[in-house]
Parts: sequence; structure tokens; C-alpha cells
Amino acid sequence: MARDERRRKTEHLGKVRFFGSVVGADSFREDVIAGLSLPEKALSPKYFYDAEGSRLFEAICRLKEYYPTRCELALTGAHIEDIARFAGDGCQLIEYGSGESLKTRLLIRRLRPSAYVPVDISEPALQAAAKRLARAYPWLNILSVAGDFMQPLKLPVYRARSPERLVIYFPGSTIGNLTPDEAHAFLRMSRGQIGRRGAMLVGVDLKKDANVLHAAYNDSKGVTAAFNLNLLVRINRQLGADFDLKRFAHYAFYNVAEGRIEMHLVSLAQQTVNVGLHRFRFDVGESIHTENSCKYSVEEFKTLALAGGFRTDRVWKDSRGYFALFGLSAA
Ligand code: SAH
Ligand code: AVI
Repeated sequence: MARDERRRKTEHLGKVRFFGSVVGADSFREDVIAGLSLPEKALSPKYFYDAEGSRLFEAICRLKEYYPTRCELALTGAHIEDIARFAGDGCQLIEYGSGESLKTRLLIRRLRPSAYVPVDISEPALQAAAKRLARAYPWLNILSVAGDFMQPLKLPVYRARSPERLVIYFPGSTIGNLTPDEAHAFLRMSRGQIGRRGAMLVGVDLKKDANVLHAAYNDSKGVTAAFNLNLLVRINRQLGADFDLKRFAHYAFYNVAEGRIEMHLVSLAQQTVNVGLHRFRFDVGESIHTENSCKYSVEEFKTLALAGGFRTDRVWKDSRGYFALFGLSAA
């Protein structure tokens, strides 16, 4: 972790250790003000995940329309032996954007990693997941890191007798929430972290019928809308802003040219919003762009991975070809 970041061990729980350097209130304020000052207002999706945001995301994963979680769980279960052969038993498993570490359970059971290093920006989600995992797998060394995976994090190392193979797990198509440039930088950083002998497992949502995509991000119960709007609730609470939630609406659509779902919060009125001493004007229909969720073809993702320093060794897909898990090694 960068020297100026506060590093602390927060708690011991059996074989769990917590390390923290979460994004501070100052960065959040600066990023929100910078984002709302852009000609096309935008906020980073990493700010969705406060305690309520993580809870809402977990509810999204259980919706009938949101296929990615079920597809990735199914393909991981179906191909677990082959995935394990690729990853190697007893490796050290690092997971970025681990959330509730749901799919990871399949890997933990089969690989029996020497240590599991979940990294997430949402401290509440991270702590709850680590505690559940510690109960389910008392033998597992968990080094839990609250931090931003886009920053160069110096991760804690589990001191094993011999140098171990590092495997980075990045499921859920969280890589799709990065722009292709950010994904490239992230892959380069990961390649540096795992060295020549390591490997990476990346879950990627594939291009498909736009109607299926549209339904997944416009669910009938309105959970995705609540997830999107919760960003404004968080800004009101943490930054003393006065967003009127009745005057913003969730809007998600598939941008074919860019190959991505875009989520926006659209202003339903001409209005002014205060964030501390800063005032922001909204026209009717003007939006805050809150998330991209990029969809790739297998070939597109292989090209991105190669540019990031990785060779694609394996591609596992679910039965409908909706979702893929890529097994990557140093190119
Ligand atoms: N891996 C889980 C969760 C995916 S949701 C799954 O496959 O279901 C995305 C997760 O990444 C959330 O838990 C969120 O808190 C985390 N996250 C998003 N941006 C992040 C960032 N910049 N740094 C660290 N974690 C981040
Ligand atoms: C975490 N991430 C991959 C989800 C996605 O599908 O892009 C976040 C999400 N946004 C709306 N629904 C789910």
C-alpha cells in the first residue's frame, strides 16, 4: 500500500486478518465534485458500494433477469476440475472485487489455497464475507484487504516456506465496469503482480441479444434502479448534498457502437443541487453517467488480455455462451 495511506490491522478472527486503506472521504468529495463539473456529468461506479450498495448488488445477483451470476456459478461448477488443473493446487489466491466471495467458495474447496486475499472497496461486504468464510473453512488463511484495486496496492504476503504460485481471480465481469484503457492498465498491473509463474482467472460477460442485456439492467422489481439511485443517497449522507431522489430516474441501455450497457441517472426537472458549497445545475433530461458494463466477444477479450501481457490458455463458457471465464498466463 502507498506509504501515505493509513495501513492498519483491524481485527483478528481465527485465521483471518484485516488490512485497510479504503478510499477516504476527501477523495470521494473531490471525485464527486470533479465528476459533476464535467460537461457530461459522470461518477465512478466504485462509489456504488457502501453497505447498502453492496446489499443491493447481492440482491441483483439473485434476480431472475440478472443472468451473469448464475451463468458464472454454473460454468465454474461444471468445469471446476479443469479450472483447478489450470490454477494449480495450493496456490495463493488473490481476488479483486470479491464482494460476498460466492463463486470463490467453489475454488477454495477444490484448490485449498495456502492463503486467500480478498480485495474490495466495500469494507462492510469484505468483513461479512471473511467472517462467513472463516466459519465455513476454519483451515483457510484469509488476508482481507479493504482498498481500491485500480491503485497499486502492496498486498500482504502469506509467509509460506517456498515461493508460491499467485493466482488472481477477477470474476463477475467487474472488468467490464472499467473502460478498455482502465482494463488494460489493470491487466498490466496484475501481470506485474503474478510474475512469470502466476496465472489469472477473469470472468467476462459476453456480447449477446440486446433484449437479454436490457432486461438484466432494467429488472422488474426495480432493484437495479435502487442500486443506481443509492449513489445519490450516499452523496447526500456522506457529503451533505441535497439530491431530491424523486427528481432523478434510473436509465440503462445497450450502446451497440461501444458494446456496453450504460447506466445513467436522468434529471426529471430543471434543478440545482448543492454538494456542500458547490452548486450544480441540471437541465430536464440531463444525466449523470454512473456505470459502463462492457460486453466482449471471446476474440475481443483475448486481444485486450494480450495487450495487457497475458496469453489466453483456456476459455470456459456456460451452456448458452452468455458468460466466459478466461484462464490467462504470462504471455
Ligand atoms: N466478485 C463478486 C462481486 C462483483 S460486484 C461477484 O462476482 O459477484 C463488484 C465488486 O467489486 C463489489 O464488491 C465492489 O465493492 C468491488 N469494487 C468495485 N470497484 C472497486 C475498486 N475500484 N476497488 C476495489 N473493489 C471494487
Ligand atoms: C459488478 N458489475 C459487474 C455489475 C455489472 O453487471 O456491470 C454491476 C451492476 N450494475 C448493474 N447491475 C449490476
